[in-house]
Amino acid sequence: MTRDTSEKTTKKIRELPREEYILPGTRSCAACGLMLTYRHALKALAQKKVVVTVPASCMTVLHGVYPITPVKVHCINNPFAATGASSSGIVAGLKATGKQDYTVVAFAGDGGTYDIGIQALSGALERGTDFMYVCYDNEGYMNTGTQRSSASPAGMITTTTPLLTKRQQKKDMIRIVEAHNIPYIATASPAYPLDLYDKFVAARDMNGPRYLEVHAPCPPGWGFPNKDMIKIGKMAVECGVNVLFEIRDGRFRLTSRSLRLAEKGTRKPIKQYVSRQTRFRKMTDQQIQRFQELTDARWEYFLKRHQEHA
Ligand SMILES: Cc1ncc(C[n+]2csc(CCOP(=O)(O)OP(=O)(O)O)c2C)c(N)n1
Ligand code: SF4
Repeated sequence: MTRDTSEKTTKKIRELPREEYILPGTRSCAACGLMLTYRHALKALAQKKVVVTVPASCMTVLHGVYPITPVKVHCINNPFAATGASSSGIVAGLKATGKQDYTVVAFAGDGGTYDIGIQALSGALERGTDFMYVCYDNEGYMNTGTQRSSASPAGMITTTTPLLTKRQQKKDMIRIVEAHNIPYIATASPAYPLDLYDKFVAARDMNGPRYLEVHAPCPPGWGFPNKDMIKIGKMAVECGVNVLFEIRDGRFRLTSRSLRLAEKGTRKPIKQYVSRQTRFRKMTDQQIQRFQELTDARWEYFLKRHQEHA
């Protein structure tokens, strides 16, 4: 049965399950946005049987080196490009062995999703594979030292664009995924854990392909102090860089802080977000202005879609 988050939502942090599925001793950096995302996601997912499939990424590192792992759920490591194919294979294998009560969840970075894994992901979505695909978007190839990905914003310094910064704008992955007409698409942030948790529960209880994209701040790659991880995640939402929404069977609605911002109309300027991260220190005023214009246009597009279904 599908759970409708618009009717039942988690209101307080203490309503989240107490059980932890990630034990102390992961190999992720301090204050990693992915780590916090995974912690809350597993509180939703691991209430039922779950198998996670992960390509080469910071997530592999978080899981540890066989046979030692701090994570309490089944995990399969797959080749970098193969996450969608791996998911379809696991679903088929579970079906063939009569184990149909598992949720198969792919967890990949933006490099493994927007770039090298896009073909396998598209195939799995098009085949209607019964799985959840989670892209944690830290806007670069962070595990190998902050190379640019097609999710890196224009103006970001990466180790493959050290002099001029990245010139191309971020790829619009949501629109690519939406073109596959799948039942559920949502965005989230570890800075808004209740919204994130509810979306993972909603997706967990659905059938067919479900895609979640989590904007995951990365202190060493983005260049901000560890203590500011939540603040940066919130600022991304406050200025509209990360818009929180869900799309169920084509019906779009803003959620959480983005919904409140739509009601009040008080988004913060991009400049505040950009100026707190050293990855943007070479951005010109013109580039910041362009970033603002594109963010405004994207916000207006989502606002219109929200109002259409209100
Ligand atoms: C075919 C292939 N090319 C390159 C690598 C090296 N590699 C491992 S992880 C990684 C970066 C992954 O980036 P992303 O998917 O964004 O995840 P993140 O590291 O940011 O968590 C790369 C390039 C690899 N393992 N396999
Ligand atoms: S590099 Fe970034 S995403 Fe990777 S473990 Fe460290 S903080 Fe997390």
